[in-house]
This record gives sequence, structure tokens and C-alpha cells, in this order.
Amino acid sequence: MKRELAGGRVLFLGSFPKEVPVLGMPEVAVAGRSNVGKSSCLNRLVGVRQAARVSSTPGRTQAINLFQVQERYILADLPGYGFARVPEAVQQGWQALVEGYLAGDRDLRLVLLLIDPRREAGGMDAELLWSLREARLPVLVVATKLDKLSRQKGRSALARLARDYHLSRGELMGFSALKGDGLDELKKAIDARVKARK
Ligand SMILES: Nc1nc2c(ncn2[C@@H]2O[C@H](COP(=O)(O)OP(=O)(O)OP(=O)(O)O)[C@@H](O)[C@H]2O)c(=O)[nH]1
Ligand SMILES: [Mg+2]
Repeated sequence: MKRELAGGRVLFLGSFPKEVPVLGMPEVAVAGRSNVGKSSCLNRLVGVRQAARVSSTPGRTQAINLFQVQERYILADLPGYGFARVPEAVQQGWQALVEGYLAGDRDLRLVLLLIDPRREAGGMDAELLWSLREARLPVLVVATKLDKLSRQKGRSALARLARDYHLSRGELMGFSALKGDGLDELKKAIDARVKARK
């Protein structure tokens, strides 16, 4: 199932609908609502257009997809939550998969929690943030699709996010997969975590 991408810089390790293997390498997870832009963000991070499948139909990714980046760390594309048309059983399956993943004995260095800054704070974003904090996992909230907002609206949306979710400076970042805004900063934040000694 493994597949080399970008001339071997990135290795697709597989799609795991149940048990996600622990591979003894630092890991960074990408989490967030369905359609928030997780796969697009991951593709930008690895520099491969279609490494993770981007879809305009929410709720497509129902497994955890693992990518190994330059022999350095693993990026995990988590399935999105909060898609209303998903049956209850599928939603519960999501919860079990993600909870199992987060509770696993893995070297999880950072969870990127992608949030659309145009939405009201609360719901499953707030719940996930709460459980990540409770589990003492380092979180970076990434406000996505910033290109959809004017510069000024973007700034105030970020300020509102910081306030509503009680985020410190280093816990929030703006991002646009479309334009590439925030990409360098995001890469730096990941690198710092991957390089840090545990
Ligand atoms: N304008 C704009 N559109 C974006 C951006 N990021 C993602 N999109 C679009 O949003 C839609 C969903 O993107 P995905 O990356 O598939 O979102 P996802 O979070 O992986 O969705 P699921 O896997 O279904 O949970 C697609 O139509 C993307 O093209 C962005 O930064 N700006
Ligand atoms: Mg996706």
C-alpha cells in the first residue's frame, strides 16, 4: 500500500480505518471539522498537490491517512467531524477512531486543530480542543481559508478565535491553502516540535 510521492521525499504509508500503527517516529496530526481544509493543508505542507485527497463533498476521509515526510516525521490526516448528513454509526466510528489514535502510545508532538474562523466558536471544535488540553497534547489552532476574508476581517476573526478559545500567542496561526499564507510559519512551528527532545 506504500507509495512514494514527490520523488521519495514523501511516503504515503496507508489509510487506516481502525488500528493506526505506531511507527516510532515523531508524529503531527491534522484535525478539524469536515471540509475545513485538512487535506489541502497537508498537501501544502508536503508540497504535493494531491497527496491527500481534497474533496468538495464533506466527510470523505473516513480513515486516518499517514504520510512520512523526509524520514523525519509522520503527518496524520484525521477524518473530519461535524458533517450533519453522516449517519450516527459513522459519527461514532469517527469518535472511536480518533480517540483511539489520540490515546495511543505514540510520539505525538503536535495536533494542528484546523478551524474555520468564519464560524462561531463552540461545538465539536471546542470539545476536541478541550480533550486535547486535558490529555496535555500540544495544540496549534490553524485558522483556515483566510483568503476568503479581507485582511481586516481576517485579523478580527483571529482575535475573536484567540479570545473565545483562550489561545496564547503560539497557539494560533492564520492559514490559506489556496494562497499559501502562513505556510512558512506553520512549517517552522512543526519543525520546532519535531526537533524538540521529548
Ligand atoms: N478558498 C479556499 N478554499 C480551500 C482552502 N483550503 C481548502 N479549501 C477548499 O475546501 C474544500 C475542502 O477541502 P479539504 O482539504 O478536502 O477539507 P478536509 O478538511 O480535508 O475535508 P474532509 O476530509 O471531508 O474532512 C475543498 O473544496 C478545498 O478546495 C483555502 O485555504 N482557501
Ligand atoms: Mg480530508
